[in-house]
Amino acid sequence: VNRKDGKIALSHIAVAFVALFLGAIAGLLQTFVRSGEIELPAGIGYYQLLTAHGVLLGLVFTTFFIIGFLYSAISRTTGTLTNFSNKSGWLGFWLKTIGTSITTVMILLNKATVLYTFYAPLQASPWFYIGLTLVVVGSWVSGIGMFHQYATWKKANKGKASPLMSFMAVATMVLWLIATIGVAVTVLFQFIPWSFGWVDKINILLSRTLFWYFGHPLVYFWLLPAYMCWYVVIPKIIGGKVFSDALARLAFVLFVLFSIPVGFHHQILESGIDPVWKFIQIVLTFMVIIPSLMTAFALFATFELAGREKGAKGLFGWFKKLPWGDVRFFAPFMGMLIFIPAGAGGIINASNQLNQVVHNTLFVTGHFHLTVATSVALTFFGISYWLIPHLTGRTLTSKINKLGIIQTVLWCFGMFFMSGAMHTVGLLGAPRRTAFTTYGDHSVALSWMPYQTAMAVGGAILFVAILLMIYIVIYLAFWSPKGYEEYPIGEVNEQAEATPLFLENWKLWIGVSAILIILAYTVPVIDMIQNAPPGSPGFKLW
Ligand code: HAS
Repeated sequence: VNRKDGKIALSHIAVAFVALFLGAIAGLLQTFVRSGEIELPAGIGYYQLLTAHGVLLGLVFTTFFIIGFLYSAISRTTGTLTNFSNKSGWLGFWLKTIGTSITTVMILLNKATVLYTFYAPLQASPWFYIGLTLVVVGSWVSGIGMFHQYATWKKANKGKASPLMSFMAVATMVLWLIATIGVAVTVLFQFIPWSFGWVDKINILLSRTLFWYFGHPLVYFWLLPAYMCWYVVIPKIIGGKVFSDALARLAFVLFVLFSIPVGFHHQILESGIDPVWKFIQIVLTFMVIIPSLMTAFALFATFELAGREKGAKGLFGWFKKLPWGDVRFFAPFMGMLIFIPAGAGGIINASNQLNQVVHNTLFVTGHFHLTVATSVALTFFGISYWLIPHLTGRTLTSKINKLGIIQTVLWCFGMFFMSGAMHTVGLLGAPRRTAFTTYGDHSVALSWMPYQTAMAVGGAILFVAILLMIYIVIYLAFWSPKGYEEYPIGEVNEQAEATPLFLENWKLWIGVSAILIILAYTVPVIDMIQNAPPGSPGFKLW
């Protein structure tokens, strides 16, 4: 990656890891509060910590890391950024950073204790919503920069398929742009006027629906950059080839189509939405599982083909040929492995009857600590081991490689205890998002306590793992020996089918996506507006 472009990527990654550190402190403290081990000093509240944890890790760490990584991928595969794309990269960065700072300060001042989902009628200071708006607008500006770079490449290379990485980066940003329309509408037209007191009521059901219109594709915005690594980077690291360029592109297109009109699967238990519309969106939810199954297939095929090239025999001989000692492979691989139970948990959540059991329990918290906080986070760490030294002109040393393997193992151990306990105690009925309580020493609530202690133990191990990761990041950025670290990009297997060019027909895909969204949302949204319940004055926090 060109040095000038690399600075955009590096700045994003730096903010991401600062957010990871702060968010982790909040996470550690909250598991201790939840299990009754400590009481917070100085009037700090459990829900305040939970908001900081969710916003800093779920929104800030991910968004900054992703946009930094995507910028590096676009620059690496389509050449030095155009002036316009470079400027957009910086403008987007500053808008997001200013927005994040405002939002974080509001949370720390206890003026925005509304959790990362900021459901009405919980009401934060208007500045919290203004900060969020700046983050979203900043991400749009970054996205436009990437689209410009991609369009410039396409113009200069008429009739050719774009480099796979740049296609994937564009698909991820297209998904993000369509998804963030929902959160932008609710924040601009509902939350900001309501929190300033210009209107005294808010349509709660509509605001939650607009949030989940955004909230579900948000999880695929987290996942797709990890898939970029799994599809394109991992084949190179294991000495293999990308199984099929066309299959990878098709998987990304399916995410653009099916990840948005599915928000109701977070609202299955919400009254006020006709079950027919919930049913339709659940069917679409099962459609969005398909590209992940395709990904699993492609990964197994990649591993097997690479292993056989190296002389592996038998059904599972390829397993031994994988580079287990290379953290650039090992960390994302553990992410993939854990994505199997994590995805199964998602399918449980999405099943109507099972959702009645798990909704709003710690089972859901367990699910997303496996998906985003393990599959995605470990892959982002896996990327950092080569991306940071690549951008700073340094190398990944064998000492850091070993530390990285320890970091990954610690993470998996910590998550085994924490997420395992969350899944189990969730099935026993323990609610999510509740500060320490024994419900008047009720026997059922008391039976949850050992699991909550296991969560705290897991949380403590994870905190140590995060400290180790922060050390590794600082080392790679400032202390590692100078040199050249490869930006691994796999070549496509020569036996794969040629990529059909219609896969890059964005007008078609955005059009189909719009039709699906209109089908899934128009009638229920009109219903919500026409039959709006009286609304609520909200619970002010300041
Ligand atoms: Fe989810 C709730 C359904 C995937 C994140 N999810 C959440 C929340 C978050 C989240 C943050 O239907 C909580 C939101 C909140 O605060 O309330 N989720 C799904 C489904 C999938 C899914 C169907 N979720 C994700 C991903 C996330 C994520 C990905 C983050 C990155 N989720 C739900 C539902 C809820 C929900 C309901 C609401 C629950 C409620 O009631 O509140 C699917 O996309 C999952 C498909 C995945 C697979 C796995 C494929 C496996 C692969 C790995 C292959 C491994 C290899 C290596 C090759 C089918 C690709 C193995 C090698 C060997 C040698 C063995």
